[in-house]
Amino acid sequence: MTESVILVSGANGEIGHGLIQALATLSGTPPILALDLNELSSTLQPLVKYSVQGDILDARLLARLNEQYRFDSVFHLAAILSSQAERIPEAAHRINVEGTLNLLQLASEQAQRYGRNVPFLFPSSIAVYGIPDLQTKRSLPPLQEDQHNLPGTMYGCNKLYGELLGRFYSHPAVPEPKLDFRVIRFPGIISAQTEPVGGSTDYLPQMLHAAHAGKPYTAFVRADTQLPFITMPDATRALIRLWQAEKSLLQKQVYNINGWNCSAAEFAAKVREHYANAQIDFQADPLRQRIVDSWPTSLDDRVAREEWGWRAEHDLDAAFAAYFLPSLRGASQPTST
Ligand code: AKB
Repeated sequence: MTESVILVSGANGEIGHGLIQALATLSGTPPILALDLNELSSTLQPLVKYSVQGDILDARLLARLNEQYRFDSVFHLAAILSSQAERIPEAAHRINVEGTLNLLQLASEQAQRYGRNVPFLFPSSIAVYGIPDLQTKRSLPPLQEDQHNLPGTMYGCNKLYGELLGRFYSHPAVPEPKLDFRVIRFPGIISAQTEPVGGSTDYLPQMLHAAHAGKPYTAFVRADTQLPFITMPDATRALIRLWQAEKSLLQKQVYNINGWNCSAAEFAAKVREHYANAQIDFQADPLRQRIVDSWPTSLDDRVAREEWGWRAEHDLDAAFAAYFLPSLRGASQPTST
């Protein structure tokens, strides 16, 4: 019989690391099939049953996976992040939109083939918001899901359209079995295990990891830049909780979550409390500053709280005390993803 697996695309990325480690602690879940362009990291290899190196744009590869496996659920994490997407917009569109379409189609075919709705988890982003200027950004309350959905970046457009594509494949008018499409809009995520590459929220995790490594760090944004952030354990808890939520509890498909909000200077001060010799300065990169200035200071996550009991465990203080410091001080060097 065809084996049932959880497909994780973009498994080598930061969320992939956090999610696979978290899924591996659950009992009674199907084994993981990790899909990534690169060879799966040695940290993750013991945690997955199957590891496939390949491209989500490769139709032949996806057809083979469709024949060989039965997808219990799909976590589609593969993406080109915002700063990199701005530099190579057409390539980003191919991965972020065509790649997403391919996986949505694959999961829909699986739903038909095996006669069962297939949960499809899609990490979206604060990038789907587009705030016209800094003055407006500073005046706004935490944004709800349907406010300011006019992104100005390729990545933001890709993520917003990915949400719409998922809606299309899971629309009430589409007969079952079909996709059970669920989305979390993530703030910037900070992992103590891995370092991000290519995102516009990278300045806080990079600042933390540089301080821990005893290296100087120049942030690529102004010191007063404010965004929402969350820890990786909270991010993966949210994904798993939404995945496991009873369908009858969910009125929506797209949910904001929020951890804490702070400026780059506030985070730097916190880093210095724990790493007294940390050398941090700020030199705004115009492209990346423009991107983060168009993103909200804070997200309103009331709907996620009410419908599926979401609640971040870490605010800024708890993030340092209960996660960053214990993890960093108990570990070796972070992995770049
Ligand atoms: C990025 O900076 O591109 C990502 C995101 C906000 O989705 N971290």
